[in-house]
Amino acid sequence: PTTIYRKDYTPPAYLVDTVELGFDLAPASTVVANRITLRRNPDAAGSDIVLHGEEIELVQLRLNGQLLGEGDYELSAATLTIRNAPAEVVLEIETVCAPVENTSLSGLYVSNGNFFTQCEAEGFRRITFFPDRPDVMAKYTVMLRANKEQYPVLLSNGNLIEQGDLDDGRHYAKWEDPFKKPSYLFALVAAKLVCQEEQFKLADGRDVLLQVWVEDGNLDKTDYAMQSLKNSIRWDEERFGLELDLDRFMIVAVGDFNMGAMENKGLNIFNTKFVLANPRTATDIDFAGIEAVVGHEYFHNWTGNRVTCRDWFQLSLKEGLTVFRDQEFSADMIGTDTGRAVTRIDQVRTLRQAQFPEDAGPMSHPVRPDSFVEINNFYTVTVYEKGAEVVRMYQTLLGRDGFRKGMDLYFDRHDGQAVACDDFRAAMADANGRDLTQFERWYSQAGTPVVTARTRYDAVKRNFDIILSQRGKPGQLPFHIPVAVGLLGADGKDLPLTLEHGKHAKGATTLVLELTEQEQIFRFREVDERPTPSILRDFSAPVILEHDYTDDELLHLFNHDSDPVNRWEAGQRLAMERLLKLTAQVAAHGAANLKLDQTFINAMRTVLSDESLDPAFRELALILPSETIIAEQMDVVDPQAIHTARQFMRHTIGTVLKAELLAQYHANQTPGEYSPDAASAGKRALKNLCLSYLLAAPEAAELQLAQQQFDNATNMTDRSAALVSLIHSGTDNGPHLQAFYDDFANEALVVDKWFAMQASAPTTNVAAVRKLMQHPAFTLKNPNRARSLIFNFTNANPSQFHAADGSAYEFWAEFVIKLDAINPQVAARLARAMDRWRRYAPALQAKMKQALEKVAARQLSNDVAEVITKALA
Ligand code: HT7
Ligand code: ZN
Repeated sequence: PTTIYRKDYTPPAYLVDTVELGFDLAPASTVVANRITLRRNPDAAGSDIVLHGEEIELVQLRLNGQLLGEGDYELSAATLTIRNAPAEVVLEIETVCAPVENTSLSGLYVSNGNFFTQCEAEGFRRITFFPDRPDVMAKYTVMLRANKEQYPVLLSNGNLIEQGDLDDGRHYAKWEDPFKKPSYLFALVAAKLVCQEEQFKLADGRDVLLQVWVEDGNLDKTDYAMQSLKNSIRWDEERFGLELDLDRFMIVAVGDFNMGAMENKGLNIFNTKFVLANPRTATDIDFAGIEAVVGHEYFHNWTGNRVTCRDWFQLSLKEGLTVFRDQEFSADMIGTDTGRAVTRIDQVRTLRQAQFPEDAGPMSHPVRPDSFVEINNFYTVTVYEKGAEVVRMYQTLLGRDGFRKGMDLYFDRHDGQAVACDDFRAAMADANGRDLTQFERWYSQAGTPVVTARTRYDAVKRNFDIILSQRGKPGQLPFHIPVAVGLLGADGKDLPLTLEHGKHAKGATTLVLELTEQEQIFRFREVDERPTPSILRDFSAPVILEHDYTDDELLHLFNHDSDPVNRWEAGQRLAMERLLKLTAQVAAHGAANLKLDQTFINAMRTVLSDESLDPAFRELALILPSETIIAEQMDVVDPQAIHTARQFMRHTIGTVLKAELLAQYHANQTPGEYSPDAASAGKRALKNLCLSYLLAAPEAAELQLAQQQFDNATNMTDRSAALVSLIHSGTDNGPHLQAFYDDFANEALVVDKWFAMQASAPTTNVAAVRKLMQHPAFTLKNPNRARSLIFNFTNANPSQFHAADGSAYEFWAEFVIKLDAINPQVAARLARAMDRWRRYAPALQAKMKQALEKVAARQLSNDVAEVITKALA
């Protein structure tokens, strides 16, 4: 496999102005006629036209009307090159592809008998020959022809300009996209579908047509997606002054999809998981996911489509920014300060659960990578979630208004262009008159910086100093880090802050310190008592904060910090300290004689029962750090000891706080009609967390409670939570599982849940997973299904995945290889389950290495080869 480097970027020798595509759609053999007008790029050298093409058969090629013979061009497995071409060229290219054989789900493929496309990142080249790179932007006209009965709906980007019937029971539709776009935003759908549609008035008074297309029988699950789309349109108008630029905006749901959704211009294609929901089939988390992903794809219309990426190294330009926008959207939709904080805590959890480990492992890369073998491997939590953190830091440094000014300038300068992360940074800097040169290091330096805080108090001078220092990976230069800080008095209230040499509003209680050097001292004056510092409020930068907090300080913050994120964080630190000690004790002496101190239990009791606190916040405060996050804190990971220690803590909380848990379980019921709003969802989350604690130490009464909830639940959140608690309690749940399956056998997304909850249960070993694979509903070909069983086992069931005999590693190797033959993108994601293999005890390490080597010895896709090679390097 070849490595591609960012430094080697050169502009394309030819630009494309127009693309006319004609499709004669048939599953086994689709004919694609492609007429493109090209002209030499004045900003580039050379006169060779390089077109990409993969897995397609060239039938005919004409240049300016002349049929070309084999000697007139060079055809390789991946490119078609025409050397010394004229300055202006019309190419007419006819190719054939076989959508029904396309199991990779990239390019044109068939799902449940319908045609769909997925072109990002490099799928367009599997449809036709084309300069398939994002800096080639052109206007598209698309003619679709297909059998009318089988494919009554024919969709593509932009506006429908013509449709009608053809001979032989076929029909056609012609679509025109008025905007220039890169090829990765092309899409078509030819299918038997139905839609929910609505006219919607934009802020400027224009009426637009909104449609959500699904398979027949699913129209009762489209309301939330439609509502989320309308909310997204309104939000982007209000928050960023950005309007929908088309007359029609379509969302189409497909059951076979590699990722969450795709922002094709005017024709978003979605994994069904992020469209279909009603109370019976979808959980609160599913509803929230739909809102976020509908928003995300819609927001791409400006951040990604109108202004796109120059090359794939700049992917975070659109993804980090759009994740930030969808995060802000979801927070604004809740509309309360605690709601906002709860979404922020969720973001921090994702970073710690997935991004920090990625950045500390073999696939670590900067937000703007320097090289890749396969771009599909770089749709990562680093590019997306850390990228969103980088964008958030602009807002933290510049303020909301300053950030908006930067966005406005970015669109003024770059609408219709393909640009780079540096252009975004320049817009932010120039619009605010700020020097953001050093900020560039967030794009170029990988890894999670560690910020260490020391403090000193001078009671005589009434000064309080916070000494911040930072360290990145060896050889890295200091980052520009915004560190939001507050100081708590003994009464738990925020002290008004006076920062020496700082310009800030009088009476401010949170200030953003800018750490730009390796070490800096920040002096607060007029501090009348030794305060408890609350550092990195709202998680103001994606760093690891080290500070020697005492238990008392943490308890003080946990009980009083006005910043909910740091309040939660204090609880996590208290829990982590204990979890690490317990884990060490289990490893050294076994599970006997473990103890959990009363101080910690009391802290949990207080937050659990404090009804002045939002239930959603209480739920988060009571969840212990995950086994993965605990593992990240250890030099040598012992998954069994971690699991035992964490289970012990859960068991102890479940036993000692039984009365309080029961009280909150009953106090947080949500009777009446189901609504996925944040307040109701928060109550259900707390109630179901209480249930899961109660079932960590189950007696007959608790089991009965869960069974009752399972039997009487009127929504999927409560039903699945009851079932998960029962399964995880280790009691025999055959009948419940069967009842659940029987009720939902025809709901693919619920069957996914059924597999997932079993795969992640600590009682499910690899033999049980293999048995589940024999279930008639299991298939490797559908990514959602494969993920539900296999990924949930390898990624969410650490104590079984790391079974001492290495049997689960053999399973992993077997299915990486099997999946690679079907769908390399999905296989490569599975391959990453082994990323952190070097951190395990030698016996496990040896077995993991063996499994990696077994995979490495095979003929692999570039996708999997890159992941495995980096893991073994
Ligand atoms: N921009 C979209 C990326 C995407 C994708 C990438 C590789 C292979 C398949 C894919 N499906 C969608 C999704 C997004 O960030 O909005
Ligand atoms: Zn995106």
